[in-house]
This record gives sequence, structure tokens and C-alpha cells, in this order.
Amino acid sequence: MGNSTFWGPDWDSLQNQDPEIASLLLKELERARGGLQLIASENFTSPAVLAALGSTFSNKYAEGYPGKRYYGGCSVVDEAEVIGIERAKKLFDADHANLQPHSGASANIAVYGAFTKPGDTVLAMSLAQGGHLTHGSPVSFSGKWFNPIGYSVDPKTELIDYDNVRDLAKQHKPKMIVAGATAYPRLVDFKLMREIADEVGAILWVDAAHFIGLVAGKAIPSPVPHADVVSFTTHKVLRGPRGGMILCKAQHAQAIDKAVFPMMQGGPLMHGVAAKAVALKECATPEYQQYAKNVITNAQALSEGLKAEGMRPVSGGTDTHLVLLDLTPVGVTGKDAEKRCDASQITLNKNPIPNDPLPPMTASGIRVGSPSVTTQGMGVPEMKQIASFIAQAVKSESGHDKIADEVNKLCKAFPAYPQKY
Ligand code: DSN
Repeated sequence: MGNSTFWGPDWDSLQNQDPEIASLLLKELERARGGLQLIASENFTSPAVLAALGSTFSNKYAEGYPGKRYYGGCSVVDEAEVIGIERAKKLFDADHANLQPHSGASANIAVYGAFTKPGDTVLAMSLAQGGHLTHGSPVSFSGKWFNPIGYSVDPKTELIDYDNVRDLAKQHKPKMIVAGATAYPRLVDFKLMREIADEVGAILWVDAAHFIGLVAGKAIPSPVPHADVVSFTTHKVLRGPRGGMILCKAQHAQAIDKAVFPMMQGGPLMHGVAAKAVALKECATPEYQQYAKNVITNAQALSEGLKAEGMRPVSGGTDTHLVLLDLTPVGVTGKDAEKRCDASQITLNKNPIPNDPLPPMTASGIRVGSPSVTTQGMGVPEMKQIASFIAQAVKSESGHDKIADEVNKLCKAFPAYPQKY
């Protein structure tokens, strides 16, 4: 080996062979570097993770699990997968880990596959209240093949209404109860969710995609001791490659592994598995633990800054990496806010708020997250600046170029990928 450009990302050969795609890759890098990336589910993964993704592991078929593959030549990828599994078990203090799901949705299909049959009842937070498509939306397999029951947040506090969860659980006797969401800024009481699941004999599944990175960094409590199974994506706060992962209790290990392969997937993406292992090693460092704490401090500063600008943080604030903002007080829809921010080089997404009177593609709110800007090294003073940029962008019908110039200046001072890459 020795020559890192042979197997790592090799811009020169890509540029020569396919300048069209090469220029788009560089253009995307510049887009991301030139503006503020505030999508709560995105991050800047490390060059080491990217190198594993751009490796010859991508070539290897490895259906099965370490030591039990359907193809020859798997001894090397076996080693990497075992390292990754052991790192995951240690980091999260979990009995069992499966690193093969291609994505969060794939991981979630496997959870259904392990614990339910079509037609079974599953109780989860409604999509309209902050849940996820795979938790029972009618447009997803989960709503088409299962009988989803949705729980809500309390309309006043906008916190999960655990009495509502318990009442629905007793009424519908679900096979599985889901904790976890895509637009819920607060901590979930996993112990209470476990108690409710036990009262009705349900499996407790925590979809930890959004906050597992904060758990890895020991910045918030872990769902692992309470849940039968925890699924998540590896590319959000966790800062790994795009992909999924599942942790579970020992008694469910076989069911989960069988549901991932062969029930739901074929050949695993071994470059992704190796990259997950790299990310898990990074997560076990003191630097990452500090990062996870900073992510929360920054999200809280953003929340305060945006509140001071007249936007209403749903539930009054955040305990995590994301802030959900009701824009009704400033008289702008989520759709328009997203567009105006885009024109100002601020990337975020429109988002329904609980009990939103507007349709999801218009929405009354926006969702902002701190994982990427925290990776860039920004702190509380920059969050105040960012809140001001967002407010200027959202409230103005023109002049976004000028805001974009200011945004660009800030981003240049905290470059993503400062190393020559
Ligand atoms: N798309 C993810 C998010 O942005 O929350 C969830 O799948």
C-alpha cells in the first residue's frame, strides 16, 4: 500500500476520468463550506471516515456475518466488522450490535422484521407531532403493513404526554412501543417508556437516530439499559458515514441479525461498516465527549438567540442538538423561511410544529441543528451571530445576497475540512 492516493479519495484520477462528476463533488464541498449547515440531521464526518468510505472495501461481497459468510475472501472484512461490533458494544454498553443496516429506514425495517408480523399494532409518536415516516406514516411501509397508533405531545407544554402514551398502550395493546422522533427537542423519559411497555407486555424500541451521538458523547442519558432494541443512523451528531446500526439485548441478537440479513438486506456495504468502526473509535475520545456537550450548549444558545428575535422555540427550548421554531409570531411560513435562508447561504429545513394548521410542505416552523457548526469549531458567540443572520433572512423579502456575504465571512473563519483534502 503506502500510496494513500491509491485507495483513498483520489481527486486527480477522478478529475481526469470524469471531470463532470469531479467538478460536482468539488462544487458540493464548496457549497457546504461556503454556508451554514443547520440541518439537524447532518454533520461533517472526518477525513478518516471518508477515506474508509472511499476504499476497496466497497468491492467486497460479504453476505452473512463474520465467520459465517456466503462468499470466500471475507477474512479481512470480517476483522473490520468484528472491531466495529466490539467498539459499538463497548461505547454504548450494549449486549449486541449490528452494523450492517444501509440506512436508518433499513435498520427500522429490520426492527419490525425481528419483532412484529404484518397487521400488528405499533404505538409511536405521530409524524405530525415530531415522529418519523417509518413509525407508522400511511405513505411508509410502516403505515401500509402495520396498524399504527400515534401518541402526541401535550398541547400546552409540547412535551411527550406520557399519560396519553399509557392510555393508548392500555387501549390498543401494541406489540411494540416506539420512543424517538425527528423533531422533538427534549429528552425522552426512557425509564417511564419501559414501565409503560412492561405494563402492556410490549417490546420497547428506541429510534435514537437523532440523539445517539449525544449518548455516545455521554452528554445525555442512554436508552440502552431500558430498551429491547435501539436503532439509529450513524451520520447525524454521531458524525459517522451515512448508514444505520442496531443495538439490542442479548436475547434479541439472533432475531435482529436474521432480520437485517437475509430478511431485509443482501450484501452489506463493507466500506460503510469499516467507516462506522472508524467513527465509533472517534466517539470514544474525550474530544468527542466535549464536542457532544458543545453541540447542546450551542443549540441552547441558538434557541435563546432566535427567541430574542421573536421566533417561538417549541417546548420553550432544547435539551439536545435541535431547535424547532414556530414562526407564527413573525408571520412567515416555514416554506418561505427555508427559501429565504437558502438565498442567504443558510441551509435548514421547514418543519411542521405540533398541531400545525398548515400542510407539511408549507409548515409553520423551521428546524435548526448545531452538529455541523459545532464540528467547525463555532461556539456561543457564533450562535448569537447565526441567530441574527437567520432572523434577518427570514424576516426580509430581499437583500439576501448581503446576508450571504456575512455568512460566508463567518464560515471562512471556521472552515469545514480545513486540512488540504
Ligand atoms: N431525514 C431525517 C431527518 O432529517 O430527521 C430523518 O430520517
